Amino acid sequence: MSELSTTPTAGTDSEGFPIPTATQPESDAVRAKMLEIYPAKTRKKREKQLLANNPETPPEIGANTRTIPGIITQRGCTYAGCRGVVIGPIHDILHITHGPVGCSYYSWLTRRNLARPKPNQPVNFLQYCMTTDMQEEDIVFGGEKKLAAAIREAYAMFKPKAIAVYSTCPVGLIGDDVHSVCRQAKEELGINVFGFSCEGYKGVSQSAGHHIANNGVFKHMVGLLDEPDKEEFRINILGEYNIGGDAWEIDTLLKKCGIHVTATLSGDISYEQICKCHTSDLNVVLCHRSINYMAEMMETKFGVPWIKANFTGAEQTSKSLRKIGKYFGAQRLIDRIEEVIAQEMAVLRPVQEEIRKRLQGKTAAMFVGGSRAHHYQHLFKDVGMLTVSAGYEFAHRDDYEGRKVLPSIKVDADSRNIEEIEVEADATRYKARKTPEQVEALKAGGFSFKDYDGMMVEMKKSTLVIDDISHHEMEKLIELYKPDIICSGIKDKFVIEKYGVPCKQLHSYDYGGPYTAYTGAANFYKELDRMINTKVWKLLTPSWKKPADPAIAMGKGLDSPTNRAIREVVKGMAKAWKPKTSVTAPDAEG
Ligand code: CFM
Repeated sequence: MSELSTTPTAGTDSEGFPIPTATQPESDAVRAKMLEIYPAKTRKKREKQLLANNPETPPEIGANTRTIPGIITQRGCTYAGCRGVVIGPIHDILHITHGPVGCSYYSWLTRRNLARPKPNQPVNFLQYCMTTDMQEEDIVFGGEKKLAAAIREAYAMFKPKAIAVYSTCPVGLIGDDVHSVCRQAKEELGINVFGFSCEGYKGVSQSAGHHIANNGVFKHMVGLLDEPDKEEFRINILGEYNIGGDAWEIDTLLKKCGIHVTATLSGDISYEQICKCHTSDLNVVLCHRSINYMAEMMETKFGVPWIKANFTGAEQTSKSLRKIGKYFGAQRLIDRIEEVIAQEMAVLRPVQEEIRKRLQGKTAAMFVGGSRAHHYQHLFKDVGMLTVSAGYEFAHRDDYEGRKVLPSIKVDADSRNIEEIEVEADATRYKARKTPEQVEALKAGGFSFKDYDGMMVEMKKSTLVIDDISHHEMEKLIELYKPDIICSGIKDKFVIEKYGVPCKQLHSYDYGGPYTAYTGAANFYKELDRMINTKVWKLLTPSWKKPADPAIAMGKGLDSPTNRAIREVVKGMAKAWKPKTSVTAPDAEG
């Protein structure tokens, strides 16, 4: 039993979904326990990033600020956000990392943004890992020549339509001018070559890399092809990267409804699709954090409006489809969407109900990226589970509190580091997709454009919201909430599981997925059922349930019984060791 008081919740909510029956400890008390270990200065900073939620008026949260040195963060770097997240999934251009080999190696297929060649786009370069492999010599004398040679070599081998070059930390530090190398290569080779100043240190997290990538994609690709697709009801999906096949699931569903996807930015996308995405008629934003910049710029320059939607969770999927139907306003589209929803739900509902019997009232916590920690709460709600705590790694205040707070976000030195590009309406190609009267009529009917209310308004009162969670806070969370499952990433997965709590990776999906749309929702419910109800967790004794080792408790970790036993074994091995009688001298040239 927890030492903290509990508040039970029960009944059904306004949408008819059962409210989980779980009891939860008081979030204020948990928060205090998490913070108490920190030195005063650290505590002062972390206090702003750990809050008890109030959905009516979300409190101001500290977000998108530097991680405190010494705290083990889950965040990634700016290069990761640019090369890995936003542009990496374009499958028919070459991606060259200008930097040490490690930066390239670690961005080689580690994010499961799947792609498959199409009949008219037969190439898929994603299996390749390309780098200039900078050495000390290049750091001292500069790496521009090496980069130019790498671009030529890559072009000669693959003859791609475009090449993107990514700067890593040392490139920024020594001042290689990647942009002029790319300009020269563009002239010389006659293909599109462009660079990104996305050095890892450029921002406080990968979020800066998203922004840099959005700017570059917009400047160098969007708008290069003006031929629109022939299909009607054309949309782009923005902020969907086809992890585990998510984008394919959404695509299939939309096709059934008669909605055409011009481009998905940037899951399984081709260069050509990006170049013509401005000819589409609506931008549907899924991951707001990584791509809101693109949505804004496309609206300003080409007149494509944007809406926020979400295909994670059955209820959310239906809502999003209906919103798209409402936007186009054609009755036959609206009717078709209703038909598809009815068909899909007829298949999904029995699965949902069956699994809900076993999961109702269980609890979850999730700490992921900049959008999933919000979206996945819907999937849990679908099967009657309660989210007791959630947070992002690198999202901004608007992703927590809603876009209404945008004007009040202070621009700090780190954000100022990232270029804000000036965009104007295109003199010939700007085309408003709806007349002002149509826009007004839609708004009057409750339709909202360019709006995102964030995570907090949809979380229960007093649930704990934690930005950029540390390992210490995660451990406290497990100890005090004991959630039935935690969703997180590889950096803490095994720490969590050693505590006897199943951990679902929500970045890579642990080789699973897809989890979007109705079909994906069924996959996710089954995965939860399997993970939470397996008996294996009962066989593990969480370390906080074991009696404390007095030596450790006294700060004498090295003198613990385990360490003493290991030392005895090592001593025994050392005693038993005898040197060989004849030792051959190593090769003098070795
Ligand atoms: Fe958007 Fe993403 Fe996410 Fe993200 Fe990411 Fe990702 Fe993510 Mo990992 S773009 S913010 S930078 S939804 S790679 S596909 S899972 S942290 S929550």
